Amino acid sequence: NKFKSCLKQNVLTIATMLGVILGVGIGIILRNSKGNWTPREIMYIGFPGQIFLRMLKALILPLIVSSLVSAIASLDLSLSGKIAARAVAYYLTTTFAAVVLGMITVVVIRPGVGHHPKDVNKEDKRNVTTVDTLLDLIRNMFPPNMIEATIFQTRTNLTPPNDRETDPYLFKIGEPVTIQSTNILGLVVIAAALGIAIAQLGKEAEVLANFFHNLMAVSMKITSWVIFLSPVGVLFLVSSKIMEMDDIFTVVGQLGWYFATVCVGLTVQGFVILPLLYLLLARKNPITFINNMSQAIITAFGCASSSATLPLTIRCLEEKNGVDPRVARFCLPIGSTINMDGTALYEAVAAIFIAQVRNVPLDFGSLVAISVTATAASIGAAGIPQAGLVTMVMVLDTLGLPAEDVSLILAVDWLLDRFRTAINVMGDAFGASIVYHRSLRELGILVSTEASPDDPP
Ligand code: DAS
Repeated sequence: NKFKSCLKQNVLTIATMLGVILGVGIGIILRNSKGNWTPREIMYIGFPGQIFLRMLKALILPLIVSSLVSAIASLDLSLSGKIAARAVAYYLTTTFAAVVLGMITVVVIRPGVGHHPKDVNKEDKRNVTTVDTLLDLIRNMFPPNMIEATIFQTRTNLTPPNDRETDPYLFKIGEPVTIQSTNILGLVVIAAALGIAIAQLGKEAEVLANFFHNLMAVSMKITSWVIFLSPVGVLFLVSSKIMEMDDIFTVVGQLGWYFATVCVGLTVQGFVILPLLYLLLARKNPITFINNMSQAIITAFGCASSSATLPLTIRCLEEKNGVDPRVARFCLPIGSTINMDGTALYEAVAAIFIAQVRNVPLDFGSLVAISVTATAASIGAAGIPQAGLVTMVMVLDTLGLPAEDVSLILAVDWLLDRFRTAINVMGDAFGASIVYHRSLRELGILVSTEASPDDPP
């Protein structure tokens, strides 16, 4: 089944690639056929792509809540609390480190800078102050209820990329825009609380646990249908984006730099930061470890799904790296859902890249908002193909950037998805092994150097 799902995923990838190529071709032909397309005409042409995006957005609530709750609810709390605490501490630390690394990389390389619209009205800068952002974030972590958790008002003053005619469908230059956006942070906090409560109640909440397991299976099935439409969605989104770009070559160049930025960040995370952490905390050779995990890492790249790779990840970790099954089967299933270093890094890079392309200045408050939102978005993303794209839409929403801008990065997402999934799996495996080596005492495993009291003198 796994091979079949990998094969299907790769056929879909080729179809999506063709969708991108066709979209660029059709966009260029339409763009050259008539000089001045009005924004409304462009919107009509991109309409099917909008529907595709809205399908993705509709999946946010069921997919995030069900994958998070069912992962956390399946926690085996009988294992010592210390082991669970070590696992969660590792997940949050490495995910946040990945986000910070992504932000440093995209601010240093600046892939989206260098193509700025003319006559941007300088005083129309976003006036997001640091304190407001922080207070806003904390307030939204604890929304009054689940529905409110999925929507809260964000006031932002977005300067559109160029002086397109003022049109009711577009942001008006300089006027504050009140949009509804997804409160990913509130969603994650509520889902985590639900999961922990179910895990603690055990048998008492078994019906609810099964409900969320089934809801996750249903949400993943629907997501696979929507992702199956991505070749068509991409075709219309890319062609309408090409038509409205004022300088294609610069944007294509920026896309190349964006791709390189994400890859640089993922490489540093996967082959420098995580191995160093492993060397320090597990005191083992990271190169041997990665080599033993290679089959799982390559499979993750091939099928772009941490969940589909999970059985192989568990087998490589236990049989080749000698990690105790009690830890491997505790850490990996939840890690494949809430510990996604690759996705977290990608969300931070993509959000700041789009803000750079749109020339939306980001102050410290905005960077704080991005770092927390990208971390939450990666925790909420399920381990299925292009789940990071679904949560990407939310990160843009939270920043007050139009979700349609995800079409800017769609063209290369099918490939970046593979790279970030491979790093996600690496992060999960390193994490489980570090937790194992730091929990030998709790597991009652004597290390050869420690003599037991009844050993002969
Ligand atoms: N494909 C997801 C995974 O399986 C990652 C992502 O979409 O960002 O980890």
